[in-house]
Amino acid sequence: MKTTFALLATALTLPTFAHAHIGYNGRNFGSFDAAGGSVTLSNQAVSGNYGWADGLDDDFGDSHRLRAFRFTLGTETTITFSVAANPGATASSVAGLIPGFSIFSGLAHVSPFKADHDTAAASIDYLESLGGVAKEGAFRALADWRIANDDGLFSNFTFMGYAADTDLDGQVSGTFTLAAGDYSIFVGGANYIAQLDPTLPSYGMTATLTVAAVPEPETYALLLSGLGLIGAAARRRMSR
Ligand SMILES: [Ca+2]
Ligand SMILES: [Ca+2]
Repeated sequence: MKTTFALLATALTLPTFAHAHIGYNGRNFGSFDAAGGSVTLSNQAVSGNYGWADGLDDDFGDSHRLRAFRFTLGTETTITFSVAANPGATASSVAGLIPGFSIFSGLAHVSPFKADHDTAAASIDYLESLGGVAKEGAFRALADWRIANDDGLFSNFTFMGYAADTDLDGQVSGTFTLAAGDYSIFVGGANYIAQLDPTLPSYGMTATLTVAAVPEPETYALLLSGLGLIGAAARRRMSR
């Protein structure tokens, strides 16, 4: 089984050597406090139109077919994440992305650690330990998953939610309430049968993260005192 998986993994990975392992370079939305904010990254692309959908099945998916974004929340709040197909995103990008994405609590290893990838020895050993069908990679679209780097260190992703472009208009958006912490969003194509296309075009996309502002405690205090004044006025009227 080990040999079978290794061969399969090698066959799947060889044409994709130009693609980096999991990383967030140019895809870090940053940290948000109670003031909230909105950041748009319009220069992104993903190779192939199926990476997200491929993580829906029993053999999981190759994380190289998705792009990882990250952000940090300083407080519990509501976020909205949107992805839209954008043929002009890069010099080589094309139109037609059918986007899907999943949000996870947790981050992949970043420098100075080695990057996580599906064919790290520890990743392969872990995936084989799960049994069942041989896995195409470590990515799972609707469940917790984990992946290691070449030093055998694991990153763990806890599933928070997802959205997929079910009406096929090239746009998808989702709103989620999240606790303070670090998050990763994996974006990829939602067209499952596109994996039959071996050419892996670079599908351009624009991604926007909007973080809702959270009222500060002083604001609540003002609001409550305001209500108190209204209540007192109403009581005065009642007693007349
Ligand atoms: Ca799969
Ligand atoms: Ca849509």
